[in-house]
Amino acid sequence: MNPNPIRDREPRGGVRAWPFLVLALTLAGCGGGKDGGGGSSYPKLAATASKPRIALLMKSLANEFFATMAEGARRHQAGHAEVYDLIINGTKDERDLSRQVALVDEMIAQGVDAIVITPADSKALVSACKRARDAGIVVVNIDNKLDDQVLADQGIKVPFVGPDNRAGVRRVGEFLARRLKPGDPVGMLEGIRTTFNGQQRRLGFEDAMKSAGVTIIDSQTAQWEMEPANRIAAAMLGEHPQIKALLCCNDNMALGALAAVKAAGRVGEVWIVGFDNIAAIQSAIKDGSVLATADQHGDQIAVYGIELALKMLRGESPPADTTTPVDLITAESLRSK
Ligand code: ALL
Repeated sequence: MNPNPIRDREPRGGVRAWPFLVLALTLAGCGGGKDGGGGSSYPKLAATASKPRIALLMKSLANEFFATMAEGARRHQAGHAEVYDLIINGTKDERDLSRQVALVDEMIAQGVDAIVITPADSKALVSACKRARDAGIVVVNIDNKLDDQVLADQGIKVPFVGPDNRAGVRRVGEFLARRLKPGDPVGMLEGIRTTFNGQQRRLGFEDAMKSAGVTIIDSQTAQWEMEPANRIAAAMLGEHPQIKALLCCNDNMALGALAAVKAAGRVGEVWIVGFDNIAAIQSAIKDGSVLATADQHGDQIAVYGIELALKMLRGESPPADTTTPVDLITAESLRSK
């Protein structure tokens, strides 16, 4: 749907051509069987049906990325209050997998019409999504993609809406690599390793470093969280004092890494990059302590997932995957905002 989803944002205002399908949000679809999860047909709203209820299920509510996502969804619902009702929920922290599974089951028990989910784990959430599908609930996967093989094994198709994380992160890595020399050592802080987007971001950073001849001498998971990132980055800097940059697969981990670099008195010597474009990272980019991040527009990803769910509730077949934009964010692009 978007021919050029990975873009530099310079100047920011000029490139916000978010390719939304502006839906005619009239829920006129009739009839429709509840398929048992085979993936080809979806329940349709009866003309007389009451407003559909859509559940947006996210991960850690402590992560600003998801606060932004929730805000986007809330705004959209407020603008379409006559069309659908929205339930928003998430987990306490990034690792609370069982809570997210429980949330899916709660939504099934409540009989919502659709679930729009950003899974905490790409494999472990598939069974819960299948239970929802078996109950006739429309499921849309946003942000972090469910595992294709596990979906196939369980015999369901779930449409995905989200960015190309590998390409998006590669852009951040390439921007960083312009400041590095071949042979320079760098460290990486990965997200949760059982998430597809975490894996893709690791690969994207690896792509960029490889083509610049830069060596990743240490790579560890900090579980998407600030505190473990701080601990691990501090240990990395102690063990490999020659490290020239810390590649962080999200901004919360970049903030943890920044605190470690500050504590080591090495701001200006060790570059830091992240992913998400949360407010705190923008200030750090502006003051030069963080080099760059990427904006994947979490608020719009949620909205697009909801709009797709509404289309499916009208009986339309979804596309397999929908790739959403990612923008490189640097001090220059923030200045030109
Ligand atoms: C991913 C998102 C964000 C976020 C992370 C933490 O799915 O894309 O980058 O920071 O989840 O859960």
